[in-house]
Amino acid sequence: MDLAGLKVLVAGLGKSGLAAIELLVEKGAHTQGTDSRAIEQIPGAGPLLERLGVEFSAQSVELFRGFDLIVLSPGVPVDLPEIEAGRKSGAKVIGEVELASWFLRGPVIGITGSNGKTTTTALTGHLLKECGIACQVGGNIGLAPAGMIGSSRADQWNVLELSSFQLETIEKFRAAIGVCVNVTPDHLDRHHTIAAYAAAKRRLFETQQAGDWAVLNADDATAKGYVAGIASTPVWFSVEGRAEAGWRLEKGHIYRDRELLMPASEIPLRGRHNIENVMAAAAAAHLGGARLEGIRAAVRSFPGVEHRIEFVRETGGVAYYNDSKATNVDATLKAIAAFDGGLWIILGGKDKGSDYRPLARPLKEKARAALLIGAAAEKIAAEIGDAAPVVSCGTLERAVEYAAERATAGDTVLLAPACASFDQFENYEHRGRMFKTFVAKIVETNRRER
Ligand code: UMA
Repeated sequence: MDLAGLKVLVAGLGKSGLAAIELLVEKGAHTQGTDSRAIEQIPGAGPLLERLGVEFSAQSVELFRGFDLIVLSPGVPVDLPEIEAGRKSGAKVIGEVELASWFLRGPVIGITGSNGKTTTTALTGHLLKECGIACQVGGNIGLAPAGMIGSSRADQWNVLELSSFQLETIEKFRAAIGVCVNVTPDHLDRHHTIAAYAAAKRRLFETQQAGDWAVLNADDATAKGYVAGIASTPVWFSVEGRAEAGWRLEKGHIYRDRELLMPASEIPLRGRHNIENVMAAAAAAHLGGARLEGIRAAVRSFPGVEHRIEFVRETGGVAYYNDSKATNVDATLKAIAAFDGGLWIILGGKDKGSDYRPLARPLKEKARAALLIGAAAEKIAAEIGDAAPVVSCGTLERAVEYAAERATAGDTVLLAPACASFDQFENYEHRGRMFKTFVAKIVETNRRER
């Protein structure tokens, strides 16, 4: 793709936008950057744009007119009036992932889903590496694909976690192996309807070609439906043991066709949903060239993903788990399901238009109390009703202290907030790290008191 001399605007100057700008400048495009924030407020943007000689302008309808190409960061909604104005003036509008795919060397394993895609992506990379198959891992997991081009190679897999935000705008991007772990409601504030959200994820399979593979969850109605009309070949997985699935859980054991992969009890991650993640990753790695014996050993050595039902510490017989990545209701349901009971669960943050009522029943069964924080606290309280004692704690620190004062040996304090973090934190990683800091304080206090 020849971009030399083209007039290009990059919207959103986070990780993706800045990586796109570096790529575009290298390709000889006349590049400009814009953001809804002032440039001084965007970490690292000022010095980079200055070094590259890229002009920054404030986001306005007027600015977006007159470009050949507009590249959107995942966090920038496609239906902004500014973007519509750009499109009307003749610009082609794409996302950063589409741009990256024009230059990325090597085949792609693209992994999407509402929950579990980060774990599945990290695990797929781990399985391939442990089996001696070259790969690099990035995408929504934290590394913008535009920044992965320099290290890409024709003989190396690009394992990419892909969100609906990233998939919504793909056109030529093609995954040799596409994976969908599941589709449950999320990001309704951005996509407005579950249908639009599911359609965005479906793009991963719509851009595939004959000879490509679609690894799909046979137990998930939406993921299952993606098979209709696609050119790639489906490979099914099922924890319900569905007969048509090549990868199945049967009587606690994972099989590929008739061959045993491993007993599910050997998976070093909590929760039934992680069996799904293992099957999806194993299927992808297997299609990518890994053998079952190698996959089996590599699953056992997987260290897990930070902020994903991550065991933090145990103190005074109380265990603390960080599931800050549980940014929607379904993820929180999965986290609760991974424990037997005795939960002090911290919920709340920035609401994404979610329905919290499905939490009521599991909370009733397993929670000692729901400790509410952040902007969504009132809405959650109203929707979960009297399922469990509800305590308005306001801040994460107060919630951790409250739980620590009351939890008794055998209990678990679980951060699984069902909300985005942006009301009180920079992102979910920041929220998770702060949780761990507050837990460390509790451990220290307990140590001194002993
Ligand atoms: N911005 C605008 N105009 C807008 C909206 C945002 O200018 O209308 C600006 C913001 O002011 C900010 C910039 O855009 O300066 C941020 O861009 P971004 O939100 O696209 O963030 P990046 O830093 O580029 O990170 C993105 C993903 N973020 C989102 O999808 C929101 C990261 O996923 C991803 O790791 C990264 O690209 C690399 O691929 C994070 C995420 O929260 C983890 N993802 C969602 C999720 O997992 O649920 C989808």
